[in-house]
Amino acid sequence: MLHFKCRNTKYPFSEIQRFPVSDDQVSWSIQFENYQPVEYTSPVLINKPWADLNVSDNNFKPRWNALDGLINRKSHEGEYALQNGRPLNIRGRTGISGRGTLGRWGPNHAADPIVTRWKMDDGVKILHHKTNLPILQFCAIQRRDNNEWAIPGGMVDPGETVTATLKREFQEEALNSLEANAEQLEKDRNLVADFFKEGTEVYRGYVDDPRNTDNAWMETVAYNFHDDTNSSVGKFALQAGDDAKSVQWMDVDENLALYASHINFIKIVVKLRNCHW
Ligand code: RP5
Ligand code: MG
Ligand code: MG
Repeated sequence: MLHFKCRNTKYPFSEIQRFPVSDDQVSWSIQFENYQPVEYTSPVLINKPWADLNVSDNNFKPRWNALDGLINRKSHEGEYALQNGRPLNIRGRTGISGRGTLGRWGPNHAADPIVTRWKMDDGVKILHHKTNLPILQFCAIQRRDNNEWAIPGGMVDPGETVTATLKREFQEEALNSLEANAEQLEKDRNLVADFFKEGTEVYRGYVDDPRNTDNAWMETVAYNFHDDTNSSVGKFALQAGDDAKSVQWMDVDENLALYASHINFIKIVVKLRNCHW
């Protein structure tokens, strides 16, 4: 699938306009003689413990396409190529070279928990009047950085398992675990732990994220965790935290507009749960 959220736009949090790339110019295998991507690596990355050094730095000795110590530099999509010592975006041109605001050269790994429940009235599933199918709701957060609604995902820390990231990010962004009172958290802890044991992987691969560049891009593993009876996490009053400014149980249907390529992951869940769309 062609990426488009990281093409022909301004780079997020900047005034930098991407070099225009049309659909048929995306692939690296297509000759594009006049291609002059704008070089941009945000100064916010300097001296950040979670960010790589510049490729020109003598102390930077990455192992590309491999597990590099605790950092996963493998792509879910196969081997990426290198050009002038830098990874090339596995899905093609974006109009910007450098890392933008992404910490890692090459793949930046995230995990996306798609937490769902049924829309119910007094314990009975509500069916949509047109399709006669039950209406699925998912836990959506509004991102603080750009106000767009999204899955409450986040970056996999070095050495962290995807399983741990899925649970941690959900707790931070949708349950405000970093600030919630200890008593409440302790009460919810076992319930959340049990709930996150049963998940279904729905997607693994590239994310069409607006922060992607020619040399750095987002990848994710998305899991669906479903509360079929609204007796577990489905009964929670959600509370936004960390990089989420609001949170809600959002009805799933074809009118949803979400951050990056999150809608594609939701569509897979719709098939899985056989619900209204
Ligand atoms: C998206 O960015 C991923 O799908 C994930 O939802 C998110 C991770 O980045 P942050 O939320 O940490 O900015 O590409
Ligand atoms: Mg987060
Ligand atoms: Mg996040």
